[in-house]
Amino acid sequence: MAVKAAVAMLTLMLLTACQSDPPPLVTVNDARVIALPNSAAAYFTLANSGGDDRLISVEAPGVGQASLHETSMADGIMRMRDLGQGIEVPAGATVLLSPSGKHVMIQGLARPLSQGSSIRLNLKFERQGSVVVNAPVGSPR
Ligand SMILES: [Cu+2]
Repeated sequence: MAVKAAVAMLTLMLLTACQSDPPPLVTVNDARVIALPNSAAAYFTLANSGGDDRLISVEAPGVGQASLHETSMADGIMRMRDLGQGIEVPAGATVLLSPSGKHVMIQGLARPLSQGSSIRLNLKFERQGSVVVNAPVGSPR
């Protein structure tokens, strides 16, 4: 009786949560990595056709230490900062990572990246979980 009521209540709460907060559906497109002196930068586009999510971190196993960065210009000086809070990927949004903005920095390369090869990136989302993508090594554009 009391258990039944509790189960009904829980079910209702879950249904309500689902309706107000649909699951994210993020796809990762156009992934690529550019070799830089002693490091590399990776870019991609995130397209979210579901509910809000956030890219928490990126890993590049066997390649180097990856972190989320943002480049900005202030008083003619280019700076990079660590995005400790990750990157918001709101419902319905397309988020672009590019050389002039948010990007993945890969430092402490295990070996030089050769053009024509590709590396594996493991993207970790707060709600959607892990997404693994292949990023071909390209030349700067
Ligand atoms: Cu950077």
